[in-house]
Amino acid sequence: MPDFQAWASAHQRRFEDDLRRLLPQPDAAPQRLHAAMRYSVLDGGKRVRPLLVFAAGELAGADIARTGIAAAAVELIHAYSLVHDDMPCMDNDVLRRGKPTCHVEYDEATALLVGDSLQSLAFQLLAEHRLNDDAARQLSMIKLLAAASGSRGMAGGQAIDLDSVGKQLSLPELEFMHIHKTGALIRASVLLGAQCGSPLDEKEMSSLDRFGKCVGLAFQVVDDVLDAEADTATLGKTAGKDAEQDKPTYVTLLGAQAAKRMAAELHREARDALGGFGEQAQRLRELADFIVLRKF
Ligand code: GRG
Repeated sequence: MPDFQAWASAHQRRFEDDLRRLLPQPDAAPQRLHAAMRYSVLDGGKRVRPLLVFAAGELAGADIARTGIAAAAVELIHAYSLVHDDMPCMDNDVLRRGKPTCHVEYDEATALLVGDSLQSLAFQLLAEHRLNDDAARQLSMIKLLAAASGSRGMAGGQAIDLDSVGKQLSLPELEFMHIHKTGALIRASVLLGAQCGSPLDEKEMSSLDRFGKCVGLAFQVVDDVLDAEADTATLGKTAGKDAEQDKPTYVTLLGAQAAKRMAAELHREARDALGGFGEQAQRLRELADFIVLRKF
């Protein structure tokens, strides 16, 4: 088995080619919108969610052509959320993935349409390509991604986030917000990857669900710590924004040390959830390590 870094780099390279092919080509009209979509998706980001799709797909013996489509759909939803989140009506940021945000490079109306179009394309891909031999299962995958990104998932979490500025949240309220804003899409990535493969039994799916839930929340706890402790150049996005905008985070609520302990605890729980799997869950274990131990 190649080491994790080699595995991740090979998948990231292949995935970049998939995205270049699946996104509208830059010479197709309307060229400016298509250029802005490609600008917002290509050549950037850690691709954590796609890697989770690939790792869960490998666990379930899925064909990489199928997981590639599911991974693209998830990453397009993620990219849309970043483009909209950076807009002046939301987080109002100028730097993302080490370059000017979409509305700065293009304009606000274009950024809005980029997000809309990326979201539509995500669902078009899921509907257009064969992801599972069983059509009913494929339909349930589309439903899963819709639920994870909508008002009962990511968009709902974002609404709570915007509403929480300047407020003191309790730990359960903060957890609720982050399980939706960040966790839902990460959890869906794991489940979608697995659903591209041979059916797993109920216990196995529920273990993967628990894994996805833990790494989803751990991702956000670590994000809060990095926002407080890392610098803008390392993150490729503006550091220190949470404190500047008076946003409740795990760091403001618990302090940095306790937030790090919480991330370590979620890391342990995520690895425990995979206890019933053998070697075939190794990539998921390594991704949990990366999510918690990352420096950017
Ligand atoms: C606008 C509907 C809507 C939702 C926005 C995801 C999100 C919700 C906002 C992004 C703001 C933010 C900093 C969230 C915290 C965690 C997070 C999603 C960070 C960015 O994800 P990474 O680190 O980014 O995976 P890359 O660039 O590596 O893909």
